[in-house]
Amino acid sequence: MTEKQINQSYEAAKEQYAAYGVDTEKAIAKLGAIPLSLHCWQTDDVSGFESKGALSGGIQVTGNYPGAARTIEEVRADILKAASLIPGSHRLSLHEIYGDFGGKFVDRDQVEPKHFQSWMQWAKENGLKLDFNSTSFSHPKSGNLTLANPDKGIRDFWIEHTKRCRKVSEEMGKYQGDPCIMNLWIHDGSKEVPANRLKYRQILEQSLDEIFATDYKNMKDCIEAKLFGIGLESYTVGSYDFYLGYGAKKGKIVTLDTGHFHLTESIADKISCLLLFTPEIMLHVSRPIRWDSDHVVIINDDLLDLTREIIRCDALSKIHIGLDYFDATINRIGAYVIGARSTQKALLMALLEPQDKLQQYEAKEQLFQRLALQEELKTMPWSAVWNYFCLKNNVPAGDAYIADIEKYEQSVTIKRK
Ligand code: RNT
Ligand code: ZN
Repeated sequence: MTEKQINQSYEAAKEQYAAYGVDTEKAIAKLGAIPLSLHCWQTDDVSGFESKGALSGGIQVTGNYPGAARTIEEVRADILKAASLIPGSHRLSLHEIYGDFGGKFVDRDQVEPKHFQSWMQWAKENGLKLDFNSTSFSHPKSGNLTLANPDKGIRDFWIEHTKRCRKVSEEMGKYQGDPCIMNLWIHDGSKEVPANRLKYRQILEQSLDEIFATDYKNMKDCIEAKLFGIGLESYTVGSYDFYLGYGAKKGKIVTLDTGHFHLTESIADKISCLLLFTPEIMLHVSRPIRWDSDHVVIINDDLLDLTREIIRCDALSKIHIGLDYFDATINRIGAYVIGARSTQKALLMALLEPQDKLQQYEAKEQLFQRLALQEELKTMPWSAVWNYFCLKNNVPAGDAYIADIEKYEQSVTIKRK
């Protein structure tokens, strides 16, 4: 596609949307202002730099495609490569195990802001803002229970870890002059139904109260629920009901990971509920296939429903959009870029919706007309607007990023053995 073709197609699309009262320029401006929080862990299969131990905590990465990043330099290079193919300015979400530990073993209850100093500098130099995650998986003390563990020694270890992660987040937020969003997800649960479900939830509530006792100004806390983890199928301490209740009561942000619910449950439908009762919303955009499989995000009905809901609720200022998937069966940077661009495309399609017209139909009970327009919108030339958006942001339009990633694979990632 030449620049001329992109411009011509855009002009035609612009007129078509204008006929429905939709301003494509406004949609593009809004899309350009939506940061995605890119998940650093797509580059190296959630390994990090603490130890070379196996991934645990009920999550799993499948595949062994060559070229995973092995060092902090490689992770950074891959993130910059991916970011160069994703239009707009974005954020980077780090897990605690990605600290710059300088080759030393730093246990989770010892982590300090200094371990993320080089990340902060690097992020600033590259125009990225940082978000953070405590890491309670892949550790000898993880077991099946961390913050909900009746063993005080183990529980206190994880409480200390999480408190320190909040401190790291606070320093990141201060450094970048923008709040760092810290996500807390723990896998705590059991394979069989426990003798007492309440017991562990009471312990988790107490642990959280202790962790959140300090107020910070430059970070925001999010709590992420889950349906189940592998090997922990019967009971999850931090279920959705648990965290929704906690978040609503204590004013904490609830993270909705789109892979963490029953497969027929609509995540889109939860947005307008949470907006009424919790301060903001954090999203982990993922794609579950039969379970929380963390497939690469693609444009599907679930994603479109979710992004439409964000826009229809006019909630962009209250919703943080993070990605959370990991695929090691294909080129990892390719996976990164597909998921990020597809999320942006879905947001664009939502921004191009003629909301006034749809609402007018609805108010007049013209329900055939409402459904017909929704169907027409599916085949409107949104991709012409997308390509123009890419052009304006100096990133490859259409499928041109494929060749770019192939080149990077040949010159960089294939050489990692
Ligand atoms: C796990 C959660 C969690 C993790 C990351 C690595 O099911 O989704 O968010 O994927 O923290
Ligand atoms: Zn998640």
